[in-house]
Amino acid sequence: MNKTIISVAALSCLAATMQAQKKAAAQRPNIVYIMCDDHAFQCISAYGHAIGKLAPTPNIDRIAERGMRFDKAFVENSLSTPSRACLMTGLYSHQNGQRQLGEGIDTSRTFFTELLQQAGYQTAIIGKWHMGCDPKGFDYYHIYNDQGQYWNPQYRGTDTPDGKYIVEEGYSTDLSTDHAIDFMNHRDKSKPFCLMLHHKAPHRNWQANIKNLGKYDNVEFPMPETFYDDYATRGEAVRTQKMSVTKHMRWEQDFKVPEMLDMNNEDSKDSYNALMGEINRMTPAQRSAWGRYYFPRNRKLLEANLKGKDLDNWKYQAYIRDYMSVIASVDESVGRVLDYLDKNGLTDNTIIVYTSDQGFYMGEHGWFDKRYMYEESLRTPLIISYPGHTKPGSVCHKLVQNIDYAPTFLELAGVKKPQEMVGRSLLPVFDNGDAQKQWRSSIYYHYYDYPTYHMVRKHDGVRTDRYKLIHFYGKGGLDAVPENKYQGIEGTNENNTLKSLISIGYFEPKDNAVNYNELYDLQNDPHELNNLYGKPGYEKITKQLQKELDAYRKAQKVDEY
Ligand code: SGN
Ligand code: CA
Repeated sequence: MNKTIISVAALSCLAATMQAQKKAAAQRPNIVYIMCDDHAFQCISAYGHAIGKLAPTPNIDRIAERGMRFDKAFVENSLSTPSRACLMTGLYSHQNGQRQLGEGIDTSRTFFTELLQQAGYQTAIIGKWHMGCDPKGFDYYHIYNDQGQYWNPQYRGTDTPDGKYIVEEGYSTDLSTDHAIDFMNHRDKSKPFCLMLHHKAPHRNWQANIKNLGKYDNVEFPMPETFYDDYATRGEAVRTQKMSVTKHMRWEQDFKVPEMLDMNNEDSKDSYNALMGEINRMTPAQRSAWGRYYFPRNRKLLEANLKGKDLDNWKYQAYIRDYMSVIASVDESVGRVLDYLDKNGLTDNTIIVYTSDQGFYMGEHGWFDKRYMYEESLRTPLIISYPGHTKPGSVCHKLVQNIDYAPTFLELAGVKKPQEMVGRSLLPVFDNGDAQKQWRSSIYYHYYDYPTYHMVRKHDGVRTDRYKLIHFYGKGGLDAVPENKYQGIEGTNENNTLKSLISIGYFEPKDNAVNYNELYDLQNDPHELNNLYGKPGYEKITKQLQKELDAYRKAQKVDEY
């Protein structure tokens, strides 16, 4: 054989290998990860809850019809940036550094998207990133400023000059969806892609698109049976929160009744300014459409002069109606993404994940917001369709957690999970659902962000299939400030937030130090009204759960509890 023949043979062999590699790469699934901000599972019709039934989400339900609904999906720390840090690293909060809202993720940790990139994926994130650092491991990003805005939001990214924020005219959910579809249209078709679409919606203060204002005004949403929970069996950490729909939601900012402004009240002025900040962002056309809906509604409210339970119900309806009107746009967004995948022949080779950064209280225990380890905020919606793996219309009851996403996506990409990642790939669960034998029997939870908005005390705990043990701890009120990383440091965002909360009287009266446990039997008491800790007959289960909790603390090197 002469030299030329050998090199031609070698070249064609190399070409065949490359072709095979390309084919294998092409067969790895695309990943479409859609995450909302504060979307309660109660508000997705596929979950069968009363709210979802009255305000259906047909497009999100399409994912459930094709795939698997997870009924025991949890976060590790029910707050935005901590949850996003769990997602990116597959690590618990104390390991990835993002324990509190403004603390900052440890950027020396590997983000799963970096590994996907190395494995040949094209990666993108659009919408709410929220973390202090730049997105790491993304070919394309187009992200909001901090929490983002509903109207005419600011975005910056790989496609904005000098990485500066630019205002885009329109409604944020629609705009982010446009960018997501644009990314898919212009993607590198020789590579699999991972698209993360992170909406601002339905975060406080629930600003609906103009076309959806008043969408549910004729619907009367039933109040949850725990709306008037008196917290009788529990410790004091549950009484000192500021998350009550009737007491702590703000007239101006949350209920959008600027007519309630009281110039002698600092909290009212702050709330009015928050609302005005948003109204001033609107174009004249958006603003007048907004006023055309809210002003007559407010006039009617003020004339009615409601009191007691009638007023409570007005507040509850206003909250849920605005929230669900915001969800209408989210559902439309999901429909647009699914249609795009269908029309472009991508559905069969794409895993689609729909979830939220945490759960949310829709009036349960009288609350809005999240943070607590009680079910509605600990639990997050999770619906996954992965053709050929998730059985259409299936429901999974395994205990899964947001630290599991990174290992799952890495396994899909054929990448070995780094040893440090504590989360577990969900692939065996997709294939076998509840029949999967080798799975965890409990999850660990830890919340750290106190004292701040909503005044939820620090706590950690374990949840098994049936029971939950929670430990509340820490100094009370401003005494807890020195224990936090940035709050006491002049010039930081945490310190500025702290000062503004002090100025509106947020820390009065002062909380006490706490150090106690709660125990719930979720089978007999799904609403968690009956704290069993210390009750006769529960010694054995308490001991078991305490052992489990101690094991997590020790194995995962938790340094604060
Ligand atoms: C803001 C909200 C809080 C909310 C946090 C965290 N206040 O501070 O109600 O709990 O975000 O939300 S607001 O007056 O600014 O709306 S998170 O989803 O980012 O964790
Ligand atoms: Ca959130």
